[in-house]
Amino acid sequence: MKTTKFLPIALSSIALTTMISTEAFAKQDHGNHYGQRIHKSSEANLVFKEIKGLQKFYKHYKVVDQTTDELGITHYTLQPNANGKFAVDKEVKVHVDKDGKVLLVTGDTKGKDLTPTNTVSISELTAVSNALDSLGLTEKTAVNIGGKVVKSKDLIIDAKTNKQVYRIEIITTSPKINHAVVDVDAQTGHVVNTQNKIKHTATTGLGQGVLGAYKSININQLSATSYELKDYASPINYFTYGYNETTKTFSPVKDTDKTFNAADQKPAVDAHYYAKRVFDYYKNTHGRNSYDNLGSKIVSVVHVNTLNTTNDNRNNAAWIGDKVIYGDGDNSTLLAPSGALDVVAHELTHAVTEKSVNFTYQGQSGALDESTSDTFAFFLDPSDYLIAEDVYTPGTAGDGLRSLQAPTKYGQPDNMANYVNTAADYGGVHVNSGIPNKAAYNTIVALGKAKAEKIYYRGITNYLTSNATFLDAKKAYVQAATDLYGAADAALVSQAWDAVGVK
Ligand SMILES: [Ca+2]
Ligand SMILES: [Ca+2]
Ligand SMILES: [Zn+2]
Repeated sequence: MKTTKFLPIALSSIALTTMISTEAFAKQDHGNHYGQRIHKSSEANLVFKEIKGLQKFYKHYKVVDQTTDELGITHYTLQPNANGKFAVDKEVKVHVDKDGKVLLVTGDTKGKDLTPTNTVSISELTAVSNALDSLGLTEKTAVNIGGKVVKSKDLIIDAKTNKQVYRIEIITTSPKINHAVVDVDAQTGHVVNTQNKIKHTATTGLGQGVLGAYKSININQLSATSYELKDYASPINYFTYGYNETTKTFSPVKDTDKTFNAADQKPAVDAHYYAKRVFDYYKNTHGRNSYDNLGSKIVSVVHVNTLNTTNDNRNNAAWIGDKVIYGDGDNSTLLAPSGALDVVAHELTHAVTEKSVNFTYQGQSGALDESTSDTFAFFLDPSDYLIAEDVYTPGTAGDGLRSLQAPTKYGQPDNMANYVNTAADYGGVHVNSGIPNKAAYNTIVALGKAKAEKIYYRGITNYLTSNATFLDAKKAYVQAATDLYGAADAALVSQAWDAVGVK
C-alpha cells in the first residue's frame, strides 16, 4: 500500500503558518549559534559581523521592516544601501527570539560593494513614461479600475549591475490586464528588466449546464473580453478544455464574457462545475487533497466523440490517468455525460482509486473498481440509487444506467450465484460490479450514508489491495468498520456481503 502523509485539515491557517515557520527554524538552523544579542532594530545588522559574506559590509545594512509574531519572535528585514538608495534584491532577514537571541539569518548573505556606476540623469516622470511605453501603454489609455496604474516607483540600486534604476510597478485592467515591475536605467532611460507579475486573474462567472440550469463557476480572466474555464481560485485547480476532432488537440474553453451559455459550452460548464463538487466532497468528508492527495489539478476535456478516429465515444466518459474525457452524448441514449454529477463522480473516483488501491482492471478486482466508483457516485449524489439518471435516455423518465439498489433491473447480477464468467469487458467488470454494488447498498441501508462513506474511504485507502477479490473487499470493509465504529457495525457490514453471497 502506498501511504501519503498530509497535514491535518482541522488546523487553522494561522496555526498552520506557525507550525511551518517553527519547523523551518528547526530545519534551517544547523547549529549556527550567534553570539550577538539583538534588543532593538539598530542592532540587527551587528550579527552580520559573525557571517563571512556580510562582515565587510554590515554597516551598509539598515532595517526596512520588522514584525513580531504570536510566538514572540521578531523578524527584521534589512537591505544594503548606498547614497540613501537600497539594493532591495539583496535583502536579509534576521530572526530573533524574546531574549534577543538570533535564531536564524535568511536571505542573500553574499554581500558586495555597492557603489553605483551610473548617474541619475532622467526624471521619475520620464522613467514612468518609458516603463508604460515598454508595455504598449500610455498615461492616457492605461486604466486600473479601482486602483492606481503606477502602484509604486522607487529609485533603487540594481545589485547585479551596480546601476541605479527606477523600479516601477504597473497595474492595468484596460486596454489589457497587466501587472508588471519594470526597471528603468536612471541614466539612459532604457528599460533594463521587466517582471511579469500576473499570476492569474480569477473571477466568478455564470455557466449553463447540460440540463439548462445556471450555476456559479470559477473562471480565469485573460483580458477585458476573454475568459476561460480555468479555476485558479480553489485550492485545487480545475482546467476544462474542448477537444478538436480534426487537429486532435484541445484548448481551454473560452468566452468573450463571464457567461458561458452557448450550446457547445454546456458540457464544459458541467464538467468544470461537477469536478469541483467531487473534490470538495473528498476534501470536506475525507480530508483528501485531489485525486492523488497531493493537490494535483483536475483536467477535464469535453467533446471527445471519437477515439482513434473509429471508436464512437459520444456516450462515454473516462478517466485516462491524468485527465477525464467526455463525449457529447448521442442525445438519445445519453445527453452529454458530464451533465450528471454521479457520472463525473464515478469517473473522478476512478482517479482516486487508481492512486490508492490501483485495482487490477480485470475480473473481481476490476468489478470492485467499477463498484467503488458507483458507490462514491452515490455518496456524492445520494438522492437516489441510480447511476447517470440525469443524462440517461432523455426520452424515458425514471431510469438509469445502473442501480445499486436493483442491479438486476439493468442486467447485472446481485448475488455470487449469478456471477457472470466472461472474457468480454475485462471479465465483465461492468456486469459483475452489480454484486459489490448491492453489498454497498445493503451497507448504506444498514448503517446510513455517513458511516458507510467513512468505512468505504478507509477501506480503499488503508486495506484494499490491487488484486482484491470480493471476499477481500468484504474483509477490508469489515475491518474498517471495526476500526471506526466497533463490532456491532462491523457485523452489519459482514451481513451486507453475506446477503449477496460473498462468504
Ligand atoms: Ca444518481
Ligand atoms: Ca432516462
Ligand atoms: Zn467506471
